[in-house]
This record gives sequence, structure tokens and C-alpha cells, in this order.
Amino acid sequence: MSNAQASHWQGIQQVVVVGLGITGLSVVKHLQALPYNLTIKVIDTRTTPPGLDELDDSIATHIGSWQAQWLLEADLIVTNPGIALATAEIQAALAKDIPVVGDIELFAWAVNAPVVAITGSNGKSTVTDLTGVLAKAAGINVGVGGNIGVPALELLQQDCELYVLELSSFQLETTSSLELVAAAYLNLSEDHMDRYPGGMADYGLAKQRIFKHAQTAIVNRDDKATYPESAVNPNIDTISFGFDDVEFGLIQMIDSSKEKSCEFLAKNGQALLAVDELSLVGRHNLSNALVALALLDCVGVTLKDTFSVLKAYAGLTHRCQLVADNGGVKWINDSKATNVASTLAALSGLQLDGCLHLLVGGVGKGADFSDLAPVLATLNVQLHCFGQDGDQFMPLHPSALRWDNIDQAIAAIAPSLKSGDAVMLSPACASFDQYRNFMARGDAFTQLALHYAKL
Ligand code: UMA
Ligand code: ADP
Repeated sequence: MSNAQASHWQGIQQVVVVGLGITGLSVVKHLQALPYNLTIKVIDTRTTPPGLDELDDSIATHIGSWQAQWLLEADLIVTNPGIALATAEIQAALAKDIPVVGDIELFAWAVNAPVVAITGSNGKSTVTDLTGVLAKAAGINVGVGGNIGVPALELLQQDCELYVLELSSFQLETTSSLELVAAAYLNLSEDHMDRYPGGMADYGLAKQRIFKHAQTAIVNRDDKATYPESAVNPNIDTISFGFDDVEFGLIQMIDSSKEKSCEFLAKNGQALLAVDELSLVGRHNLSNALVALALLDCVGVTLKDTFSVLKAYAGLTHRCQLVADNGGVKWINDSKATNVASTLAALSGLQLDGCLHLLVGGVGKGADFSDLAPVLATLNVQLHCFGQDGDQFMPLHPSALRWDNIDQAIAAIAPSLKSGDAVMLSPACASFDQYRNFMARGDAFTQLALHYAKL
């Protein structure tokens, strides 16, 4: 460990980890492996927090409520991204100048290799995964993690040459010193309004933190909110992506092998790869591919070494995933669409001959769903509203029907399905009212799709 890394731990003896889950567990393991003989305590306000069984007996735990005294005695507090800094108990500690950080800040204190990171409201996981897959194709020993589901601190054990991190606004709130070779900010649209009382301004400010110690910002030409504010980092370089022919973009040119004009992914007007050779579906995924290429360009990867793998990459599960196609009826799992913009992206990529049965609802997180109405008005759609906030979707389209859950909706839809129709779960909401997470919701939909597709 370097002197600079050790300096972060000077004067720290008592560390309180708030929130277990996979993040809290990774933090405890990281702290235990440090050479400082720290006293570690864990607080989780849940009565049966995930990961409790995996803690060893040397860790003091307080479960089911807050333990304000422990927080006020701490030299350092490490919070799970699910804990808002605005929480009264955390504010009381901050008022006493006790530092509060997240797992990504601890990662920043320890990492010894280049890091690139991705934030934005939609597309983070796809870009993060794709960047990792392409880096691997170029022969790099790469670690991929963060909000995508592998805690960043766990990656350090792999001793990688490059780290690719997906960072949520929650994680960025508690990150101050992460040095990045490149930071991509994909887009900003309404999400997590229940966590940000100051609305979009607060949400956007949290995301801007990704640029604080980044050399290069990768930004969206169609979304000015993704550009670094000079107060955050006045010296940062900027590379943009978008659908015109500037920097990372798209160009139209004759493909000699096909003897016709085709669209190409391009860098500075030079063709990289024909769009029709990609397996990824939807215009939003062209942006995602351009960002992954821009990130890899920043770390010195020869882009053409990644093209054969980029062509074959078909995306992650639960994102506009075709899970059954039976008798011309398509069943599409887009469970990861947890906000309005991602559902709009899924709708914009659809080409159907028949009726779209769209399943929406769950936990709305304080969002305004009205932007869906004008798009739904242009489609041959039957809207099915379910879950805790299903009522909020009912005024969006005259066809709207109300169901308790997707099981009930699909049982009613299935008998009338005809060739050319599609059933799509793209709920624009979080899943926590009825499922453990969006994966469990997507798996439940897939099971129903496979069951009814067989009948
Ligand atoms: N919680 C409490 N009391 C506590 C601790 C947590 O009520 O004392 C609640 C939180 O309010 C939150 C949940 O528990 O609702 C989060 O805890 P968790 O055990 O699920 O957390 P982890 O397993 O550590 O998962 C976290 C991220 N979760 C959140 O940010 C809410 C995961 O992102 C991430 O993959 C993981 O760390 C690894 O980095 C999930 C997510 O939903 C997928 N992220 C949001 C999103 O993508 O929209 C930001
Ligand atoms: P995130 O990790 O930011 O939630 P994902 O890659 O998991 O992003 O995709 C989540 C949802 O957003 C999916 O439903 C997908 O169809 C949609 N999506 C993916 N990329 C984009 C993009 N660049 N712009 C808008 N929507 C997108």
C-alpha cells in the first residue's frame, strides 16, 4: 500500500458500516483485510438484512433500528447506497464532522490500476457490461462491477489491469476522490424522485460528481445535462457521442461489399463498423455501443480488435429481451425499464404488425408518467396496469385495464393473442412492491411467457 493510500486511514480506529446487503458485506471484508486493526460495527435498520449470516463473530451488529450512539462515536461511517445522506441519523453524524463515505470511495482509496466509469439514468449496465466484454476481447484483464451487481471492492481481489464501474447517483453521493481515465454520463431523465427532495437538480448534481477527478468526460450531444459543469472540474477534456457525424457518431456511406449506402458507427467521420452487422437491437443501443468504444479509446485499446465481439454482443437479460416467439406472438422482457425514459426507449424500437400488450406498474418512485401518453396514442396498444402505483397509468390510454399483478393480467391476455401481437413487460417502475428485484420480476414474466407460449 502506498503512502497516499495509507494516509486516508490516519486517525481512523472505529468504523461503522451502515446497511449490509452485498455492498455492506464487501465493505466489512475489505476493512478486515486492511493492516490497521480497525474496530468494525454494523448497523442495519432491516430486521433480517441480507448477508447477516456471513459476518463473523468479531463484528458487533445492531439490527432492526438505528444506533445513534455508535454513529456519533465513529471515526468513519460507510453507508450502503440504499441509505440517503438526508437520513436524520446520518445528518447528526455529519454535523459532528464525522466523515461519511460509500464503498466506491473506499475503492478509490485502494485501487492501483486505471478505472473508467459510467453513469446516467438509462443504459448504464449495458454500457458497463459491453465495455468489459470488449476490453476482454482486446486482451485486457478487466474487472467489471459497481451498481451492475458486483460490489466494486470485490473486484480488487482480482488485481486487474483495468476496472469498469457502473455508478448510480446513490453511489456518487458518497464518492469524492475517485480518479478516472474516462467518465461517461449517458443521459439524464426523471428517476429516484423519492430520494431527491430537490428534484432533478439534486439528482443531476449527484451524477455530476463522476467528473470530479476524471481526465475525460464522455457526454451525450443530445443531452446537455450530461456535460461537466466547470465548477465540478474546470480542466476536464470532453469527447461527445450522438447520432450525427461528429466525434463518436454515425455516418452514412456506401458499403462496397453490399453496393449500397449503409449506416456506420464512426469516430471523427471515419467508419468503424456497419450498424446492420450489430446484434444489438434499438437505436438507444447504438449510443451504448458508441460510448463503450469511446471509453476503450480513452484507455488506449485498438478499437478494431473489439469489432468481432461487438458484432456478436446481444445485450443483457431483462432489457428488451425476446424470451418467447410462438405462433408469431412475441413475449418481450424489459423488466429493467424502471423509469419512464427506459420504457420510451423500448417503445421507440418496436416494429409490430399486431397489438402491443404493454404491462406497466410497480413502485413509481414519485415519477410523472404523462410523457408516455403521446407515444401510446400513436401505437396499436392495450395497456395493462398492475402493482402499487398501477392507478397512475390508468389515465394514460383509453384501453387501460387494472390488474393486481402480472400473473392476473397475462392469464386474461393469453387467450386472445394473435400472430403479430406482442406482450411486453416494460413497467417504468421499480419492482420492490411485489418482487425482490427487477431480475425476479423479469424471471416471473419469462416463466409466464414460456408457460402460455406452450399452450
Ligand atoms: N436498507 C434499509 N436499511 C439499511 C440498509 C438498507 O432499509 O440499514 C434498504 C435501502 O433503503 C435499500 C435497500 O435496503 O432499499 C438496499 O440494500 P441492499 O441490501 O439491496 O443493497 P445491496 O445489496 O448492497 O445493493 C447495492 C445497490 N442497491 C441500491 O443502490 C438500492 C445495488 O443496486 C448494487 O447492485 C449493489 O449495491 C452493488 O453495488 C441495485 C439498485 O437498485 C441494483 N440500484 C439503483 C438503480 O439501479 O436504480 C440505484
Ligand atoms: P441502467 O443500468 O442505467 O438501468 P440498462 O442498460 O440496464 O440501464 O437498461 C435499462 C433500461 O433502459 C432497459 O429497459 C433498456 O431498454 C433502456 N435503455 C438502455 N440503454 C438506453 C439508452 N442509452 N437510452 C435510453 N434507454 C436505454
